[in-house]
Formats: sequence, structure tokens, C-alpha cells
Amino acid sequence: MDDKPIDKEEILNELSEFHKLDYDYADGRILGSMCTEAHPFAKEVYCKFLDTNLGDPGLFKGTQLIENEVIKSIGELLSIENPYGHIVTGGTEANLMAIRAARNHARKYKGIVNGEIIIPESAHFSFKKAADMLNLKIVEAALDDNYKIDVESLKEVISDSTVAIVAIAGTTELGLIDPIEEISKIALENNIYFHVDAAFGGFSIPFLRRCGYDLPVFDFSLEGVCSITVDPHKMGLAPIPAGGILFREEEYLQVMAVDSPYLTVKTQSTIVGTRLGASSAATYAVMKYFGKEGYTKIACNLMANTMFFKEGLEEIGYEVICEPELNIVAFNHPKMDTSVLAEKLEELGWKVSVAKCPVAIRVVLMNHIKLNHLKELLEDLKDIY
Ligand code: 0PR
Repeated sequence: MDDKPIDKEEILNELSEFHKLDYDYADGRILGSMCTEAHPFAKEVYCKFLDTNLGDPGLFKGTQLIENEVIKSIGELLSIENPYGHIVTGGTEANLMAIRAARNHARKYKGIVNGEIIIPESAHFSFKKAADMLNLKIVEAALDDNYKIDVESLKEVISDSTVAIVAIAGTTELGLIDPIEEISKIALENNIYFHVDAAFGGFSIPFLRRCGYDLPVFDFSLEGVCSITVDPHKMGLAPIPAGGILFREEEYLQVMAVDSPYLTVKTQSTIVGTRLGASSAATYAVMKYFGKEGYTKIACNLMANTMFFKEGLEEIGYEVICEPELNIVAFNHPKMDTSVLAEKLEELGWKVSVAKCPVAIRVVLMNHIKLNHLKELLEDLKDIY
């Protein structure tokens, strides 16, 4: 730090030099991000609430009401009237809270000490962090030929130590939806906590269903589903950080509660203490601003772009890994190594992301990737071919 104060202008100039090194969503070159530029209105609201702290909600009663409202309206999208939950920093924290709730619940009611969680091979790496922090063993369920949880393989790995089963509604790499209805039944039959990670799909599947896409049910209407992660900072167009965790029962929050004696509330269930109210306010604003109609338009438009891109790739001769269910396309060149193709695209200024399972270039068709960017990308892919 400098000894003397520095003029604002000089600081801003310095900062913008750093900022110039960042990629800009608006250039349409970021192909592998699930985040995108937040809506300007959401950003405006975010700034107004920057000083609010939901870690001590008695001091920010209004902002607490906003968080409650946001959880309730996300709950409505997920077919639950009275959800319990929080707006947190993202999918990682939401998944961590779900697994912590499952572990504590199993410890309290079933006496499980050395627990296991069953996750599909396609699960986001946040579950590995959760298992590590919560001292749980990860057991992987295999995927079927369509890259979705193989239900038979899942049944085989259930044990007396299983504290949670996880399935994904919108996988990170391929955007696929696991057979959640079937898994919900299995979880119920075996009396095991079932968490659905809809960090990506939660803000699009309900809207795509509204406009006629035949997508499977993944939400609380399935009796076995105990919690769902759904991130406003992905398809919800809210500013980072905004993740959402919703629980069916208040008990799941209570089993995580620790005493917080000197705060305005007596217990706290979230992982983070001091906690941004701005995330809740911005999410509230953007949800009201778009409404179901607005989100439906966005989701359908992104699916149209997805199909345009997929068909364009196939016309050139690229191999698309699977029929897209959500706005992600993964593909390979029939002969060229994926890493070589990735390198060539990087040389042309595209920021690509390579999936591991299976190895393929993956493009997440977020709002910042417009039709003209896709046309340019297809032109480049044609030249490379
Ligand atoms: N669950 C799923 C299904 C996810 O895809 C992700 C993140 C998470 C949980 C974790 O969410 P947070 O990152 O909010 O904690 N999916 C993206 C990924 O890891 C996130 C991302 C976003 C990556 C922007 C890159 C990027 O530029 O691939």
C-alpha cells in the first residue's frame, strides 16, 4: 500500500489497465462459460444493496424479506409452495450445503458416522470438495451410453453408509438431464436423501417446458427430491455471486444450525457468515423484470441458437456427441485430436473449453454468444476442417 492517498482518477486508470486483460462477454468469444453478462438492471440494484449483510438478518429485515421472497419464487418454478433455503455464492456452496444437510441428517437419524455419497461420473467437481470437507467417501455411479446415470449401476452402489444420492439436471459438460424421476423412487424406497444439482438447468428447464420442449420432470413434484441447487448467476442472468439452495423441509436447515449467540438470530445454518444481501436483491429484481415470459423467450432463443450451431457443425462434418437437451453442444472432428482442434480455435481467438467425459470441445450457448458469433465460429471451423 502507498503511504499517501492516491487520486481516484489515477486508481481507476490503473484498474482499467488490469481490466483490459480480461475477456469481455460482449465479444462473443467466451465459449465455455455458464456465467454471462448480468442484466444492467440487476447490476444497478446490486450496487444499492452492497452494504446489506444477511449474516445478521435482524439488522437487515427488509433484505431478509427479499431473500425469502426470492426463495419462494424460485420454489414456485420448482413445484414447491414452501421451500426453505438461501441465496448463496454459487453452485459450489449450494451443493456443499445440501451434502452437509444430508450428512448431518443421516448422522442424527440413522447414526451413520462414515458416510458415502453417490454421484454420477458427470457430477460437477464441487461434490469432490464437499466430500473432502465433510469427510465423506465418494462412490461413483456409472453413466449409460447416453451419458446419463445408469440406474442399475446406481442401485448396486447403494449401501448402509449412503447419506445422499446426487443427480444432475443440466450436466456441466453436456447439459444433460439424469433420469431423476426413477432415481427419486429409488431414493424413497431406500430412505436416502436425494439432491438434484440444477445449478445450470434450474433457470431453463421450467421455461423450456413452458414453450413445448419435452424435458423430464426434475423438481420437488417428485416426492424423493430433498433439495435442489439452482443458480441465478448462470441462466438467471443475475450478477455473480448468486447461487440458490432450496430444501423441501426446514429440518434440513436445522440439522446444520450452529449457535450464533451475539447475532440478531440465535442460530445460523449457512456456511458463510457475513453474506451479501445484494445477491438476493439483484436476483429479485431480475426475476421480476423478466418474469416467466422473459425467461421463456431467452431460454427458447438460446435453444434455437444451440440447434443452429449443432446443425451447422454437422453440415461441415463435425461429430456432435449427443442431441442437446439444454444449450450446450459438444463436438469433435472425426479425425483431428480434440486438443489440436482446441489449439487451432484458441489461435483464432476463441476461448474454448474441453470436456473430459467424453473428451470433446464444449460450447455453452449463453446469452453473450449471438448468432453472428456462431456464424463466425462455424466459418472458422469450416476453414480448420
Ligand atoms: N453444479 C453444476 C452442474 C455446475 O455446472 C457448476 C459450475 C456448479 C455446480 C458450481 O457452480 P459455481 O461455479 O457457481 O460454484 N459450472 C461451471 C463449470 O465449472 C461454472 C463456470 C462458469 C465455469 C463460468 C467456467 C466459467 O467461465 O464449468
